[in-house]
Amino acid sequence: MKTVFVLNGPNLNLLGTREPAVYGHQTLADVEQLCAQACARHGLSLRFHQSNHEGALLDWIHEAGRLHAAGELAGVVLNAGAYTHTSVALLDAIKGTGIPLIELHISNVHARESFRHHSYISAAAKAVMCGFGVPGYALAIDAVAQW
Ligand code: CA2
Repeated sequence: MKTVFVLNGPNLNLLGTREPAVYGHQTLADVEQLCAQACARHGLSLRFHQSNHEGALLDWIHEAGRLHAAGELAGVVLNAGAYTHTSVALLDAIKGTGIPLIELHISNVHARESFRHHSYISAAAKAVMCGFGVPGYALAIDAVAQW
């Protein structure tokens, strides 16, 4: 059984508590449940994580890279939060590991402030999704299952 990593960056632990107009009412625990259901449908194993620390996200990407090298990774879904717009380190990690990765955003970042229009990650991502809300996580896993 192959593994999907779903990684969430800074402040996504606050989902469902503030800014419902932008991010909806569902919590991160709801997102994890949605991902678990999607993985179960596809016979995939789920690793679901959130951290407010860039280094923790890097460590999980490196771990996914080791699974990829062993032929045991289905793919990675990464919502890097605000690190999307700042982190060359995440770009380097994705490039360096060669992992198949979907960059995901709950909101449509292109309809928001201009500083959210640029992503360091997109250049190394296999696909980019934004604006589907929380259901986007399940759509991303559906896509990974077809790779
Ligand atoms: O739309 C997305 O998923 C984002 O990755 C979310 C990030 C933002 O910096 C990106 O530009 C787009 C922010 C995550 C913060 O999430 C919160 C959720 C509820 C309340 C406060 C923050």
